[in-house]
Amino acid sequence: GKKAIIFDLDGVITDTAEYHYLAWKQLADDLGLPFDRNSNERLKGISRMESLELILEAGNKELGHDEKERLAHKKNEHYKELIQQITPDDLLPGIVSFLTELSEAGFKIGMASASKNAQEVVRRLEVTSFFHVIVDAASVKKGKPDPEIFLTAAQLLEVEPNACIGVEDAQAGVQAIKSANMFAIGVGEARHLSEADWLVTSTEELSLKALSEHI
Ligand code: G16
Ligand code: MG
Repeated sequence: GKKAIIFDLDGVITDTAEYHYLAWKQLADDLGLPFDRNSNERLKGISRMESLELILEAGNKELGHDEKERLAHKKNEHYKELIQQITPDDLLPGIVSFLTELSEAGFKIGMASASKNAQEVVRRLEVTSFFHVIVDAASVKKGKPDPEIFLTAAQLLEVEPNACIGVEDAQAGVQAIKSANMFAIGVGEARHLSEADWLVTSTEELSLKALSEHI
């Protein structure tokens, strides 16, 4: 049976996408580049530098390496200010009860997030104690859809990938879970997450009982 479950952060545990959006929007405005909530959808689950590159590309702007590093850093400083507002009220519906049920049932619980700020966000949400391991972008070479981040979490949890479940809201994330040979729970719409083994439209639908009917 399944022994471990590995959660994505943004879009699964909480919605940091709005804070990423506000920070990127400010940067894009400063540079005079077009950016809106719709463009922000494409940035979900992908790294900070890849996000910047998509924004520059959409505005037909080319910059050197150092300038891109400076802008990515500037966006992150603003983002870090914004996430200081995060409280446990920002947990997505049903998440605390699902984590509680999983932990009482003896599941090992991990996190695999593309965000280098994952530890800080989890701390502000006051759910750190649920997680046996948090793997973020700083400790892996390849981003999602590569399976590395999920495989690293499984290894640290000392559970074989085929006994692990991954939970993701991004297409690249579900692809990463499937490439890691894990059971994939998708949170969102079927048109993006068709590869998921079990698809829910909201985190509210997540429960141990519902899960047991799918694995
Ligand atoms: C999150 C967000 C992405 C963001 C990435 C990197 O991924 O969904 O939009 O670009 O983290 O964040 P940071 O700039 O804080 O390192 P995830 O994997 O938690 O969904
Ligand atoms: Mg996500």
